[in-house]
Amino acid sequence: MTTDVTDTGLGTIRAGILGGGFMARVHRTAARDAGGELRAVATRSAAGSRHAADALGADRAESDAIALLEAADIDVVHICTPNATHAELALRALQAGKHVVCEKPLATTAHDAKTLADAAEASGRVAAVPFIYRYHPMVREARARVARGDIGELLTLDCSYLQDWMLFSTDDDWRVRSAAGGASRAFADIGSHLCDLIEFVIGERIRALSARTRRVFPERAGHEVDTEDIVAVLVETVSGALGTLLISQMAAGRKNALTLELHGSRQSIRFEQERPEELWIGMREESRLLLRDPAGSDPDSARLQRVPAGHSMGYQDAFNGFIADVYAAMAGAQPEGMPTFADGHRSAVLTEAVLESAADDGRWVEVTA
Ligand code: SOE
Repeated sequence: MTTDVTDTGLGTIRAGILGGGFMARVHRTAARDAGGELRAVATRSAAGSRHAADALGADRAESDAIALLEAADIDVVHICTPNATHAELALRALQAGKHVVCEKPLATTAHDAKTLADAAEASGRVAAVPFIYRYHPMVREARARVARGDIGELLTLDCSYLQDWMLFSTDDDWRVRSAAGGASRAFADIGSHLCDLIEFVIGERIRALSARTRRVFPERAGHEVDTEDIVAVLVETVSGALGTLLISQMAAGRKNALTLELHGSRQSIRFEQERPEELWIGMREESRLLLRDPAGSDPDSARLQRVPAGHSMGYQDAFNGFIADVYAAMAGAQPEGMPTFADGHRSAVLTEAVLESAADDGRWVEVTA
């Protein structure tokens, strides 16, 4: 079991955070857990930066985002601002020679995401996107089982990501407006996690898809909404497996219900984000529930166990595992399965394919990149 803070070999990593919301707090906690120091925070205004720096416990409030990402005493910039600002900030951070952790979606167009992935590659810096559900040990266990053929040939996928925080017309968020969040909301926000996890676990790509989207309320809290609440997608993988994905931010009672169920020619396997200590193994004769155990079959699953078996791991633990890998990569390690800007680009390509299909009455769209 690995519970120690990662030794990066770089000395203390000095982090700066752009943004002051929920995700900024999650990044701050993970940065500290990985042995980093939070040097500076910047938000949209000087007063906001001051407030966020106090709330997050940063050494200083920076006057603006550019000043932070050019500051000499910052090694890594964590970008936790609204989606539409990611591309420019991430590019400037790379140009300033920083390592970058950019919230998803990496960019609001596949074109911009490709520019960023290329820039990251050329820079030699670590550039990562928090597809953090990869950091649940039971996800690694599922991936190892699929890779060594336990489930047999993949036949079907039954996957969903359901939340309810946008159920009522009074529920509002900056993401509902495309100017801040990008043209897609539900898919870019959570469908992106689902597709990343699917491709990570099955080890192959979605080849084609057909999608429908639904916007339930044309207005929320008195202003216009131009993004989708719900997405239903049919997918076909490269090997020919067929699947359905349901993504909704209006599923009453479902808080953060990401479910991945795969059916193979021998076995099925199911992971639920809200029950991350378990993996369901479906078999004709005797299905069973596998509990997290350091003696699991995947070496990475053991590495990522941050609390002993029986002491449930949560969202923040998975996030901490991700940031520990990012900081280790900054010191030259090559952690298995760390999601990079290339994965952020892949996600943007899938998002555009979903929107393209939905705009054309669910036409099947080949997902090329
Ligand atoms: C809200 O939908 C949200 O916080 C997402 O933005 C995160 O990426 C997801 O992990 C949890 O839900």
